[in-house]
Amino acid sequence: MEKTSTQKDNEKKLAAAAAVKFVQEGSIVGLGTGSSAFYAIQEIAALVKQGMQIQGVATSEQTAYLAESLGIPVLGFDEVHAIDITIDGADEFTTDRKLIKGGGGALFREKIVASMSKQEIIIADASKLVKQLGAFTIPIEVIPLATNYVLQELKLIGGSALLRKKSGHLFVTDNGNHIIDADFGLIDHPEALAKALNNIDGLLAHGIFIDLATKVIMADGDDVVYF
Ligand code: ABF
Repeated sequence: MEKTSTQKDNEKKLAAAAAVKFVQEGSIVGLGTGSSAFYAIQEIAALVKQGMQIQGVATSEQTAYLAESLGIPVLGFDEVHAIDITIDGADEFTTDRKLIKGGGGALFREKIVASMSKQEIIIADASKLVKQLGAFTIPIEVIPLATNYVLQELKLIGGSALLRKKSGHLFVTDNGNHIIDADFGLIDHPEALAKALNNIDGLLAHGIFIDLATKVIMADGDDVVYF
């Protein structure tokens, strides 16, 4: 039976609380984007209020605003060279920690932050666990002038792709770019697809994350499971 949104929210909260236990005094913490990351940011803010020295790096403008409003000091990308630990969400994950991310459109900064992080902890409710990636379409950030070219190239490698819109207008990312949502069906070889996408000029980033998550923490009901 499909879980209610309240049950899913409880799982997100539980996973977030488990992840925040890994945050240590003096850490630079990557702050994710999305509804699961929201709960982690609340928990981190509580640690800051208790006097713990933590500095954040935000994966989106929305997260930067939230973190600052809760009293977490936020560093710019030009102020950091490495991030100790990041807590972020995902749209899908497999037990070997391959992910699709970027449903919220923040995938480029999420990927940069993940790449800079010594530990990348993904938190999720149980609905995000899949046997094979691909039921969720792959978000792709594209430099605007390359949009038509990238759409054509995606078609050539077997994807059906749509330019994302929001309230009737083209979706614009925090970096001033657009998002294409590409459907490749269930993905047999995520590494190969990631490589093919990386080879398309004008494609800034895609939402397949491989070898970036060091841990996935999923809550299923009252149980917390670590992958
Ligand atoms: C972010 O949060 C995105 O990559 C992803 O789209 C989303 C995950 O969903 P949720 O809001 O359920 O946490 O990490």
